[in-house]
Amino acid sequence: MGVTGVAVRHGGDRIAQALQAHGVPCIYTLCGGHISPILSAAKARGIRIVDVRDEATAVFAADAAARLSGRPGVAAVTAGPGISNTITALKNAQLAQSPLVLLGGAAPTALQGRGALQDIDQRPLVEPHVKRFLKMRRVRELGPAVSEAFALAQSGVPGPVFIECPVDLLYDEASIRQWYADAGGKGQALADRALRWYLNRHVARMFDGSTDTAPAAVRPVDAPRATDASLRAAAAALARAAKPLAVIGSQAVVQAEQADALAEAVSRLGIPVYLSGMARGLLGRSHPLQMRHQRRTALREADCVLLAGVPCDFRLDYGKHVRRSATLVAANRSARDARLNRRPDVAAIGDAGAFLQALAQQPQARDPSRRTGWLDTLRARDEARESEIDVQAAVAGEFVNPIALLRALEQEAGENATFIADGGDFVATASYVLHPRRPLAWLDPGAFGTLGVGAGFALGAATTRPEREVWIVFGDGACGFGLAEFDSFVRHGIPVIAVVGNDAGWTQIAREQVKMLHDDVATVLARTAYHEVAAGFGAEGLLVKRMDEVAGALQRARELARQGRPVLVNVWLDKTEFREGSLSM
Ligand SMILES: Cc1ncc(C[n+]2csc(CCOP(=O)(O)OP(=O)(O)O)c2C)c(N)n1
Ligand SMILES: [Mg+2]
Repeated sequence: MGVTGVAVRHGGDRIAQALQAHGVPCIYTLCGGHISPILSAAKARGIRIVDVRDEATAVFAADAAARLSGRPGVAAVTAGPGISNTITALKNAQLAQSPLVLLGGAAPTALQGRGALQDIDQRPLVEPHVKRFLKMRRVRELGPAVSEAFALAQSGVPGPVFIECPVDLLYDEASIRQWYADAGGKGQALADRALRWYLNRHVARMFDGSTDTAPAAVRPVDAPRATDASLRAAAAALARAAKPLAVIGSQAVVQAEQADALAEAVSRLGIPVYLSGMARGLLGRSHPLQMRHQRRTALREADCVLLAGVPCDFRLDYGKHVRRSATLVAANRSARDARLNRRPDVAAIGDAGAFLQALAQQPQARDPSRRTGWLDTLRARDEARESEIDVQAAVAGEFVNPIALLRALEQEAGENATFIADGGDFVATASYVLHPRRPLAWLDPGAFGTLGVGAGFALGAATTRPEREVWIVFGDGACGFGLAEFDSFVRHGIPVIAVVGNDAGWTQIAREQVKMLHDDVATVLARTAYHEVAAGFGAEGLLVKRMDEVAGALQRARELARQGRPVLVNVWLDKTEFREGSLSM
């Protein structure tokens, strides 16, 4: 009997039973004959099945669900093209260190490599992008594989894990035995009899030990902890510092349930801080310690820099943003990331969020009294930049000023809003103008920087945190990747609000390309009626061309979403110079 007293029916149900034991609320999927038993059994066990229009969406959704819940998200896709369609989303999750479990179909065990439908060697395709490729050969392995995948996905540096589930392991034993018997035919030649003998033995092996249907065990996963020595060294470095600065990134909030405690700890530390990725919003809408602008200048001035879950990659100019003479403390689950491009003075290898919490317990680490001058300098600079942005927001043009639009969105969005960023210039501007209201209220792709995360992330967010408003901030280019998911939003009653910054182009690329090569080739789009596309899928579509229509449209969008309707607001933007000088590579 299963965990809820329901008898385990077949291999697909073993997986469903294990998912249920792990408290999985939702599977994101696009169907295929290879995985039908998993979906049907999961549905029967009360797991919500959210079916989408592209497998990438399913994996992006599982990624978002993981980031917001702190537990692996689950997607299921069919063999061959179902799996190959997920590669970008899998890679994105891997680089974002997001724990998810991908269940992939596969050709029947006896037919692999023999030209079956959609049969390709899936391991070399998937293995580079996951922590582990678990290949199933026996029915009895299915439940334990789910337990293993969940533990692996969350342990150490989190990431995706793949379970390959051949279709003949998923159906009930009687049907599969019959199927193999039919395949064996009735011929009496030696070769026919040998084939039957081989297939019989094969089936016996597949089902060997499958009478044991005990539910899969849930393995506890402890967050890795940095050493006490690194903690003391970091505390001492902070105590000595006159101009300490912290940069806190996504990895610090992988233990989602710890986010509020972490926010409290960061407040107590009293160090000025920049938040990036999933850590944005950690300190709420505005906090005296949080800076948003001029990070590079601040990093050059700081005499002690604490990087919590942030590698010295392109975002810190490979470590060059941090002054040579500064004491560098790197807290990271990954020893490689902690040392990337620059050796820290203190490498605290372990969960960055837990490290910050432990650091805040060290009395010598927090002594804000000496540092008010430093804090005031940073604050003043931050405010000066805000005033500049005010000036840029006030520039009137033919259509809508993007900064003014985002300021209006900042006003209109509810206190429980989650923002999802998918695009180039427009969302980069949004990352300065929008203030995520709370921990885990901002989602962007992460280091892989792929366009096209928006619809999937929104699905994951809306199904994981249904009580919150979900706003997708889309570039017009980016919105094209997942536009068909308005169909999924409508069918599943998922009321997301998409705001499309329509500048009729792939502007982040055009900006550099035109300057360097005097050619806008392939960067030009039209003022496409994306709102009508959404309406065609049965959602609400609003068009905004003038600034004086913005507030009303955003308000209307929010009302419609409250009534359960997905909405797309297509806003015609003016070009601005806001992003001039920023890189697009
Ligand atoms: C999958 C993928 N393809 C291409 C790119 C390169 N790229 C980065 S930003 C950008 C332009 C995005 O255009 P849009 O979404 O309209 O935003 P805008 O810059 O116009 O505000 C492109 C094409 C990418 N990051 N990801
Ligand atoms: Mg654009």
